[in-house]
Amino acid sequence: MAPALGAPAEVQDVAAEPIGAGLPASLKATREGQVAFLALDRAAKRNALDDSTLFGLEAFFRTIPDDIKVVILSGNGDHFSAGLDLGELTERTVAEGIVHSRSWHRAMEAIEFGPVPVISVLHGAVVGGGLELASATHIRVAEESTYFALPEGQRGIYVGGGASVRVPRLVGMQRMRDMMLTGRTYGADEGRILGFCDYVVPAGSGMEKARALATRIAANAPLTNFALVQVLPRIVEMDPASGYLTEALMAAIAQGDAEAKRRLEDFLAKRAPKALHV
Ligand code: 1HE
Repeated sequence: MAPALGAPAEVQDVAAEPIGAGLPASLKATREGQVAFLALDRAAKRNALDDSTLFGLEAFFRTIPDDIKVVILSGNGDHFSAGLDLGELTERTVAEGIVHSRSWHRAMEAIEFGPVPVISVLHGAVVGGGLELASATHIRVAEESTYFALPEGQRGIYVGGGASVRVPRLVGMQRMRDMMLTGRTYGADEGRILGFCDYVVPAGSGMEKARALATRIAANAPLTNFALVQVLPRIVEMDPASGYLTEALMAAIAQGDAEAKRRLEDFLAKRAPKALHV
């Protein structure tokens, strides 16, 4: 069944239940009400992303239950992710390398252009493919231990999971080039100023922050969230004239929806919260 885009969100306070039957052992998925939690669970290998984890990520994001409004992605252990599983790299031919990189692209696109906003909770190493994965999410919450790096240059390889496109959009091409040429890394605070992450929180409190953000996101009108995940990033890539036209179409679609009309009536009747600074 197609997701009910017009349905108002209800944020429920309910117990966790497992979801994602058939995922590999390196991924753990649960849901609490309208929020799904997906954790990388390969701490012994620093959540290095092997093929089975990558395919599991893609399968999870392609089969999110219709009533889920937000996904929170995290990593168990001391690091979010050490990137590509380097143990799987050595045997590939050039042709196999292209196919493999394209399989990363598919998985990352399933996240970035999936049905719902995805919040990543970062800590420790967010490096190489780990940064590519974080870059495909829509909001990044970094605990103070987080650091960002692209060690592909040191390994004698090149990024293959979409970093060439997504990382410059976050921090600029020159910063990415410097990171890969010199091995430069960035911590959480600097990373927030530069655009690697959106929030910095103390150690151990990333999940609490992500839950609070998820509650707010889940309470938005579904068409607003749809526009922010599916439409805004496309508009940014358009020529301005096409972008303005697409914006006008999306604006009219959103405001014509019953959910928007209800919220606007609530505001005019002084029943809605004000846009105060919080
Ligand atoms: C791994 C990987 C991995 C750890 N692939 N096995 N990514 C990198 O170049 C980063 C490589 N990893 C590291 O630099 C370090 O592991 C960390 C700084 C992340 C963490 O250090 P530490 O001291 O906590 O752990 P460790 O002792 O280095 O690693 C623990 C185990 O995880 C060890 O295995 P063990 O069997 O000897 O216990 C490591 O070999 C293993 N491990 N990272 C495979 N990445 C789509 S293109 C993307 C291209 C890239 O992502 S390239 C960047 C790869």
